[in-house]
Amino acid sequence: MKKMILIGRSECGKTTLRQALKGKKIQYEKTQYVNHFDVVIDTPGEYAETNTLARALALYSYEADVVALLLNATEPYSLYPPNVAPVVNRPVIGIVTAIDDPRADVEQAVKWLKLTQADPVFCVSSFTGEGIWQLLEYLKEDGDVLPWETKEEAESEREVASTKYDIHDIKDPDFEFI
Ligand SMILES: Nc1nc2c(ncn2[C@@H]2O[C@H](COP(=O)(O)OP(=O)(O)OP(=O)(O)O)[C@@H](O)[C@H]2O)c(=O)[nH]1
Ligand SMILES: [Mg+2]
Repeated sequence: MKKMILIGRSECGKTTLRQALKGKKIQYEKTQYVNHFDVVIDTPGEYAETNTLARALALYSYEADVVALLLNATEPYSLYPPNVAPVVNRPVIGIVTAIDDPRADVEQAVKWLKLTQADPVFCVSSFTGEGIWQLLEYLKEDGDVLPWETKEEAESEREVASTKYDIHDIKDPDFEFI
């Protein structure tokens, strides 16, 4: 598999996508530092959001074959400046996440990612599995065995064990945001 570094603002769905690419269970975990897995480098969103930390992303991208810019389909704006992809000396792809969300505006997110010159742009849902197969096919190299054998398996509904918002039961009257 091509090694892919996931870049995008906090909560755009990087870690969830990493889980959906590999398994059936989705479980919320906040990315605290750059996690270097076999074929995915998962980064904390704060690195993309903070000027000084963003420089570290440039260094980590040297460890990857492909740089993936993620944009959540519910975003009201894009973090990325137009034409940013050609400054990277790796292929840059775009990934629109959370296309299952009722608030999603997929067309707008695709436009914003295309403006960066990322190519191709994939549209995925880590919850329903939609689009995951196409991304795997893109990352696949000769001789690779994919974690999912068929498109149907790759694009089957995931078991969402927890999300950021149900880690604490906010209906609990004693729950306080701190
Ligand atoms: N509906 C829907 N929600 C998603 C999807 N992907 C992620 N989410 C939700 O979005 C929230 C943030 O997802 P993460 O994967 O943790 O986001 P992240 O980009 O890794 O965030 P940081 O680690 O803070 O940089 C979680 O509550 C996820 O359950 C998706 O495909 N569909
Ligand atoms: Mg994360």
